[in-house]
Amino acid sequence: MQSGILINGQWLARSSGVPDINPSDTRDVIEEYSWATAQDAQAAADAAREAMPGWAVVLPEARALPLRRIGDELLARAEELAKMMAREQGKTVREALAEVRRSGETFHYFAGETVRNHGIFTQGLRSGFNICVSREPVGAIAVITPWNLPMSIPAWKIAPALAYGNTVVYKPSELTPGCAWALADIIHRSGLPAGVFNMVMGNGRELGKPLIDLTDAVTFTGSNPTGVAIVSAAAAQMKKVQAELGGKSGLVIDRTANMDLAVEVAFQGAYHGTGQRCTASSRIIVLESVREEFTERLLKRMKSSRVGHALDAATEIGPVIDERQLAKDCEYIDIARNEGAELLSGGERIELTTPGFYLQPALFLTKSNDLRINKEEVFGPVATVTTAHDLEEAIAIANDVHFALSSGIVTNDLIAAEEFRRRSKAAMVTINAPTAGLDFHVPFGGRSPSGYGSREQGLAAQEFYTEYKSSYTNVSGRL
Ligand code: TXE
Repeated sequence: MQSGILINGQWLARSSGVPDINPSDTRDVIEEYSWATAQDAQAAADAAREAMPGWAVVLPEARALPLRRIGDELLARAEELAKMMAREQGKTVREALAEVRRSGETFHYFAGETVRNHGIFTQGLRSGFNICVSREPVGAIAVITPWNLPMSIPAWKIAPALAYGNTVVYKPSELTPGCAWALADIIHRSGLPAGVFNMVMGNGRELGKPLIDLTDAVTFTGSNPTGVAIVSAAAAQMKKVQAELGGKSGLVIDRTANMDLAVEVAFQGAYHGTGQRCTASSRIIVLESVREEFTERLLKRMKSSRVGHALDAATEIGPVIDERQLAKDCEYIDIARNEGAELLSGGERIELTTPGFYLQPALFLTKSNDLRINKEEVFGPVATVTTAHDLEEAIAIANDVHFALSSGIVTNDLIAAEEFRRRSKAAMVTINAPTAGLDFHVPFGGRSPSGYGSREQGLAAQEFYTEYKSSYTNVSGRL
């Protein structure tokens, strides 16, 4: 059994663990990883807190060095790690490769940020006063992550945490321990002092409390209910907390859209990653005059795509992550049918030569945006087409949802694009592109209730991983 517990620079052995199953072939047990106990989580948080003062004063270039090494190794081993990710998580090797590369680039980006942690120098309001506003690390950070992007989400949290002088306790998803182990192994060998980076694999509910109670701040990506529980627990202790949660993105297909582009944007946005992305375009809102042509062509595109084993080069859509998520997807397909949505394609489980969690991508035609299938996050390959009479109505439908993460439009009309960009309530807007979030140098995240606290990535990361200190120096020698 492989250890899933790294505390103070040591991998610890425990007897209980869970098998890591390949969702493309459930007979394939990839590895077994031991799980941490609540006491281990406590020890990991203690180690991170103890290591923090030392790491915080390491000079920026020396802090950059291990981050650069981590990035280098991720990039050098990208193909091997991508295959492992595809086997464990079920995304295609092409998508996994992009994710591993992006994780490596994220570490490189934040290695550079160690020397750009700028503050402000300004004149005070009183004669002879100089004011210096500096940025200091927050402390030991609990990093709690999901399974859909098992390397890039941890990378975009761990890299800035370390770059700005914080220490980390990483709690990965129960469903992707292989990616977590590989990343932790690379970080462990990068030359960081013991205790600066720690990992505890295991049950979120059991490890969550000690992690929140004993660290200084929590960064979380996952479901809304878990996010609310974590934010509430952290806020009750006045701790800094950041949560990136669900979405229900509306993608508008304008009457001027290039149809080839529109179909590809909608297809990739809704179904790539098996639809298991918070930014997935699960609601496609089509202008009436192009609805028939668009829908026909999207259905053709869906027929030409292949659902299959993630390691098969011909596969475009891999399996769903596990039985529980598959059951949730199927439940929503039933809900949609029962509330009168018309199933245009897919929606059934598929049996392939390898036993896995395969689902034919589903497309529904809905007459109203008020259905549950248009309001609640499924997190699977399930999308709807809804008709809008004009751009005004399309924008209203796109905004008529509880979430506020991302939205998009496909159009050749500059004015329509700008109108949509300006009036969308989502925090991220794409124009003629499938999904947001690939660019590690710009802020990523949602407005409430899709996100809580400051944004992630790029310059926004500094907001969460540092605290201001304003210092006032009287250089006049008198008051
Ligand atoms: O998420 P959870 P799950 C959504 C998606 C999916 C659903 C369930 O709709 O169907 O969430 O997935 C840890 N204290 N998203 O169960 O529960 C847990 O161990 C501390 C959207 O995987 O949110 C894991 O590491 N930690 C999402 C992490 O939280 C706790 C991506 C996420 O688990 C905890 C994934 C607790 N009390 C799923 N309970 C997105 N926004 O992209 C659980 N955890």
